[in-house]
Amino acid sequence: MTIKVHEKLLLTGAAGGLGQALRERLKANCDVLRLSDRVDFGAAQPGEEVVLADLADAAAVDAMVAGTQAIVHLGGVSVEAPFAPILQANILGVYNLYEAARKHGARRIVFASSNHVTGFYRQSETINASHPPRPDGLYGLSKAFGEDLSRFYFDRYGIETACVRIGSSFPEPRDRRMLASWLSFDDLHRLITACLTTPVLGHSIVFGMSNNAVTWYDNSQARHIGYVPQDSSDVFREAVYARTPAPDLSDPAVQFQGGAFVRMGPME
Ligand code: NAI
Ligand code: 15L
Repeated sequence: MTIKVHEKLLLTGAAGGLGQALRERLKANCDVLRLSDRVDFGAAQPGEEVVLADLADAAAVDAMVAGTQAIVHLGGVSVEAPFAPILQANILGVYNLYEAARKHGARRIVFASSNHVTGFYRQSETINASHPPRPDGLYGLSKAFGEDLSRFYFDRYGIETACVRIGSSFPEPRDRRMLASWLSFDDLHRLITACLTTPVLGHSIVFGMSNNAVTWYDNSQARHIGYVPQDSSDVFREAVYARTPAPDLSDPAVQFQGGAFVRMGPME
C-alpha cells in the first residue's frame, strides 16, 4: 500500500523529541517534507524544506503553511508550564495554524494532543473518545482547546483532523505508568500514516499507544482510521519493575492516569 498521498507535508515541532524521531520516517509519506520549529535545527536535507516560525506569529505561520496539503502539528509547549507560554504556543498558535490552513487550503491535520486532556480519570478506568475531557493542568487544558478548535474548523470549513492523544512516546517506557501509556516511535509513525491515508478521517479522536497489555484507552471508536500497533511495552515490564519501587496507592500520581501531572499546581 502506498503511503505517499500528499505532495507537500508540513511537520511542526521538528526540533523536538518526536520531531526528530519522525523526520526520516515521514519522508515516505510525501514528495517534500517541510520542517518547522521556532529554534534552529540545521539545514534542509534532500527532499526537505526548512521554515523557521514562532507559532504565535500569525504572519510567520501563514508562510509556514502556504503550499502544503497536510500538516502533522507537533509544535508547542509539551509539558505543564506557566500560562503565558502555553497561551502563546498552544492556544494562539493552534488558532494561527488552523487559520492558515483554512486560507491556504490544507485539508488534513494530525494534531498532537495528549493523554493529559483526560489525566484526571483513574488508572482503574478504561476511557474512550466519548468520555468528556478531564484535563490535569493548564497544558492538558490547552490541548483540549486545540481539540475543540479543530472540531470547529471541521464543522465549519471541512478541514479534517485527527486529535492524537499521545500517551508517552519515548524510546522505552521510563516508569511503571508508561507501561500503560507507551507509544513506540514506529507505532507513532504507523498511527500518523493511518491518519494521513484513511479515506475519510472527519474529526476524530484517537489514543496514541502501542499494543500494551495494560492500558486505560479504548480505541474502538477510531476503527475507521485503521491503526494497528505492532509494538508493545510488555517486553520492558520485567526490567521496569526491577528498577522502580512498588507504587504507593495513596499517591494521586498513581491513582490518576495523568501521573505526576495531576500533582502540579497552578504555576506563576
Ligand atoms: P518537545 O518539547 O520535545 O518538542 C516541541 C517542539 O515545539 C520544540 O522543538 C519546540 O521548540 C517547539 N515549540 C515550542 N513552542 C513553540 C512556538 N511558540 N513556536 C514554534 N515551535 C515551538 O515535545 P515532543 O515530546 O517532541 O512532543 C511533540 C508534541 O507531541 C507536543 O505537542 C506534545 O505536547 C505532544 N505530546 C508528546 C508526548 C510524548 O510522549 N513525547 C505525549 C503527549 C503529547
Ligand atoms: C505529555 O503530554 C508530554 O508531552 C510528554 O513529555 C510526557 O510527559 C507524556 O505526556 C506522558 O504523560 O508521559
